[in-house]
Amino acid sequence: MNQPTSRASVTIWASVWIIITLFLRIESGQAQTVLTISGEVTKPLTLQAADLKAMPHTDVTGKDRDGKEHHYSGIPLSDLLKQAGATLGGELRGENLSKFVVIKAVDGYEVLFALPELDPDFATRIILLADSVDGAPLAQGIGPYRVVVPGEKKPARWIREVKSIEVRFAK
Ligand SMILES: Nc1nc2c(c(=O)[nH]1)N[C@H]1C(S)=C(S)[C@@H](COP(=O)(O)O)O[C@H]1N2
Ligand SMILES: [Mo]
Repeated sequence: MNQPTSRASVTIWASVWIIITLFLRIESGQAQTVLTISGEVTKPLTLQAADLKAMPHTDVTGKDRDGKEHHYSGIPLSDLLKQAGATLGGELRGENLSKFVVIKAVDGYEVLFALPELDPDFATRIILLADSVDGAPLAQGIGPYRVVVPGEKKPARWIREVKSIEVRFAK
């Protein structure tokens, strides 16, 4: 009498285990959103790691807090904003000059840039969303994406672990 019952319970537990395993496998295989671009843009973006990897990369040299020069590679913030349809270039005039960009990190840290600071028609430096330093991916806790602001005296706007970029109107 005992035998069929225990066989049935083994079958049930095995089935439960298989379902959970399959579910976890499907979940982990799903593309994860790593960056959003929203606010005053015509095409808000929800980007995955593969999208960012595929975008054209630029190199900049910047002095890290260690005082040494490092080579950063990444996507200019202006390219990301252009792709999202922010008012850059010829459209950056009039009331659009009062727009700003808030960048947020996973730890709640936030930094702000005025939109013209990020527009190549105004700025003399390229501000990057970096994904590698000296040829290696950014370390855990720093990357996968960090803003690099070449020539800035303090690295306080070099925001680590970036998760979102928002364009807003100051008025
Ligand atoms: N996400 C996040 N980024 C951050 C900060 C922070 O607290 N959180 N601190 C900033 C400040 S104030 C400085 S001085 C630099 C320090 O960079 P480091 O940790 O690479 O030396 O990171 C900046 N980026
Ligand atoms: Mo700092």
